[in-house]
Amino acid sequence: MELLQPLDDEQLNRVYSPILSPLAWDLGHIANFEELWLVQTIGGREPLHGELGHFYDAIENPRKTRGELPILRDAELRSYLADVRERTLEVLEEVDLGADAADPLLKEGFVYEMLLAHELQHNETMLQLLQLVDGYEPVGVNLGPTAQLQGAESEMVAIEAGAHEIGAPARGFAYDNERPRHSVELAAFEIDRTPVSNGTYIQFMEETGAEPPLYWERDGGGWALTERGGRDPVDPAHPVLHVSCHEADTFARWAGKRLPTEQEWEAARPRLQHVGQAWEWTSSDFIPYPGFEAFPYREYSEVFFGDAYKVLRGGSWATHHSVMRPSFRNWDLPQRRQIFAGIRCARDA
Ligand code: AVJ
Ligand code: FE
Repeated sequence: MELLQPLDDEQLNRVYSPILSPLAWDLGHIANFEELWLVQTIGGREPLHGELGHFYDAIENPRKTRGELPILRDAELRSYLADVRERTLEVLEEVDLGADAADPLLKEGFVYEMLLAHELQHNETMLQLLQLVDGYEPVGVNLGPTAQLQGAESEMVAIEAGAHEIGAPARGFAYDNERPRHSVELAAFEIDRTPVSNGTYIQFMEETGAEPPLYWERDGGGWALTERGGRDPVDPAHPVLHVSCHEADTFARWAGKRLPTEQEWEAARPRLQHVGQAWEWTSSDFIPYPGFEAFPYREYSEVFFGDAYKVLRGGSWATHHSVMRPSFRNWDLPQRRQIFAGIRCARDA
């Protein structure tokens, strides 16, 4: 709510991009998802707005249609959020979240953790959209990466061949696609200790004629960042952001390397620096782990499995730390540049 405070109702409802939702849709969707799981499913209550929930179903309503839906606006939207939260807290008083709870949704608070994670993930989606809002100035929040990478970039970490445990342990919150934990044989490989910097990406652009990342514009002899209607010089020491998976792959080849697989990334995770500044594209398709079981609903992961989406690992400056667990699998269309995604390269040893 702090992030959205500077915006008016028109800005909240405007379609800025056909592949991003209006902010008001994300907000209503966050509340509706909470109502569906924590108030209706767990609490057994009737929905506050009857059939309205259908308009907030992400599968039924593709992003490009979300600007035309008769969704809640302005004061009505804000009171829906508040009313759902009030009911959620009421229901919370009634439930047993212990390790012995019979309902797997309640056991160790699974469904509450899921709802928190969902809301935090949508916060990042809203930050992707806020990049498109001219003149947007956040209140009390620092936006953008802070890492200074220069100098450390040529270092690679060597990982020996062998078996690595991949995925989330059986206990503790994780999404279904992170389980079951399983062993994977990896050949020896090397992986960059740090993500790729803007400075190195500029070198790549100059040598190959590659397009600049999203939101970059020529500025005299250099480059400026134009997100949120701004015009700030590109900091060569910051990690490069807003590149597609295809661009990341082309960069890696230019550097004589390749993108890591998601298994390599996870195995190397304890040795890597600056995880959490930029999502990192991997070469892996979003497919299920052996023995995958959908839980608690097929539409979180299962319907997206296949070769249409590539996995990203790590997290960005816009990602909440609780979403950045080592086993977390983000996925998106390989052509999408709106994600706060950058590059870390690998190569066979
Ligand atoms: C994992 C970012 C691809 O936004 O579509 C949000 C996360 N799933 N609500 C998405 C998600 C359900 C998902 N991504
Ligand atoms: Fe969602």
